[in-house]
Amino acid sequence: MADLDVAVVGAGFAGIYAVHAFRSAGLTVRAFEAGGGIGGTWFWNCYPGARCDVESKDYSYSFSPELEQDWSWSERYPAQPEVLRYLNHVADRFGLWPDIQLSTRVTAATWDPGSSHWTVTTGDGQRRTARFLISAVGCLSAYQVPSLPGLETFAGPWYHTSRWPRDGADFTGLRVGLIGTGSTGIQVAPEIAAVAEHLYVFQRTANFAVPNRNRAVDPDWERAFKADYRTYRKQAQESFLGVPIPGTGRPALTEPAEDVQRTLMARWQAGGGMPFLGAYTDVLVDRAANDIVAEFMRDRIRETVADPAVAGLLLPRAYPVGAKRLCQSDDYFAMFNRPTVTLVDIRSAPVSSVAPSGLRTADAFYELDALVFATGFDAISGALRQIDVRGTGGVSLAGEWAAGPRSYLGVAPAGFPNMFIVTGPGSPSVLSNMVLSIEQHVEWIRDCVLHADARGHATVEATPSAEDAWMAHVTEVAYSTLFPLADSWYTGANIPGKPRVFTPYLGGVGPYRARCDAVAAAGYEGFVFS
Ligand code: N01
Repeated sequence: MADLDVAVVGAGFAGIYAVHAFRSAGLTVRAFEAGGGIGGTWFWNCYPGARCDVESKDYSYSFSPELEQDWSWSERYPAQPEVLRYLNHVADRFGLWPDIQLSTRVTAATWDPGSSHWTVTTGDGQRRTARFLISAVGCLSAYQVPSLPGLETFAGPWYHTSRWPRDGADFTGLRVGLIGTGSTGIQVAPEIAAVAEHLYVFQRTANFAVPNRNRAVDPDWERAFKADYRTYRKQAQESFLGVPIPGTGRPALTEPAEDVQRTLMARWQAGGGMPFLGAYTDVLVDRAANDIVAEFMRDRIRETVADPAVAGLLLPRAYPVGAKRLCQSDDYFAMFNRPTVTLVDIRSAPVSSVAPSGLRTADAFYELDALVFATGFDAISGALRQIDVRGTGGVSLAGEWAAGPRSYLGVAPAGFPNMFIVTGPGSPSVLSNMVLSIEQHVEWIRDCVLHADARGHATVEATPSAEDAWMAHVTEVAYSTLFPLADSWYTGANIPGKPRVFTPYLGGVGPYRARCDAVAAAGYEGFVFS
């Protein structure tokens, strides 16, 4: 008999809810978490300025009406410390701590067909057996530091934003170099610029960013909103992104140009990426419509940044707006008006090496006291590939994913019985409100496990043909949009040597949920039970 019914890897939003959901269903469950606290991405990414770009009313669990009534968010977009406080509150409130093991990295998981158990090995050499293995490792957990010659010789401190010191880093009076201008770099840069003697922003690709217009939550608004939270959650479940966005419902290309500009400006003033990009139906599928929105955003940069040469370098032109995650910031572009901030174009003159006193590019040397990497993640598959997962016949998951990560419905990899991935490759995951998608996955997996148990089946496994068909569908949908035109982490293009496969599912949260429900209603079509 296995030690556990369910072993969960990770205790971020997904792992925490998995513990609650499986335990409430009467199963024994344990989550193994590498971090010294719960929270996953919200535990590790504690750099200054870290803030969610999904509104707090959406980026929160919906499984407990009491929880959503009792908890009050202080801001429209929650900052990292508040998200972490919320998750700890959830663990307290539902008594989850006894089933979460912190500071425990899972290094291997091996399927034993004889006993129909997984053996999970942790960094301290301990082994636990479980009937089911649930990966809740998250999509943005395996961080990447570029291999720059000489980095080990750098005399000052250097940090990756995803492994920020828990007691902070003090840049007061220092000359700081920042590499990376994605969502993270754009958030951390103004915080560093506020205290540093000088900040050098090394930019390889200019990015689009919309304002947050973050604000305190108004208690009267909150009371009125919470009166009908359940209806709102239902709308979110049926929506495209997992957030109900009131768009115009029309294509931009059929609208008079002045009306489009007026609509975009109103949404720009209101702040937030989802309402802005969701204004028109054709922005992410038609390049001409996309260009209108992109040019609108470039105009906002031109009118914000005083030096036309700096503004010119900041104008994003390398990809359609929205095809990479849209960044959000109220102060990133204006930061370049400070005399103590320099934008360095490393597209034309790449970084060549690091020396003890600074960083060398193809055409200059920059004296630096500290270096910050906001260089992103080996996303979606990276964290799981770091674990030695072995399925039927000892086949390795990393090997199976050598040509790109895959799974049936974004939840079950063929060849790995009794293994499920929360928001895995081929699910809406990172292109949706993650919390809502996590809940949907965890509940669907729980129901599948209960279905197997109720019928006395020891194993459940996706068939290779169901996986093939699903991934072909994921690709087909992606290539009907502008998303594949960007060199993004959605495709793995940010990791040298990683196969380029568009992995998130773009069919929409509502339709995806309906498809998962239909699969379940048909007796878990595409799965084999034994
Ligand atoms: O990572 P990224 P991130 N030399 O991969 C550059 C979520 N998130 O941590 O574009 C020089 O987006 C790279 O340049 P390029 C969100 O989903 C959410 O910022 O590849 N530069 C890019 O500028 C987001 O999408 C929130 O040319 C190098 C940057 O590093 C995801 O996390 C906040 C380089 C990496 O950008 C990841 O965001 C933060 C190299 N060798 C994060 N390698 C919110 O909710 C990489 N770069 C608001």
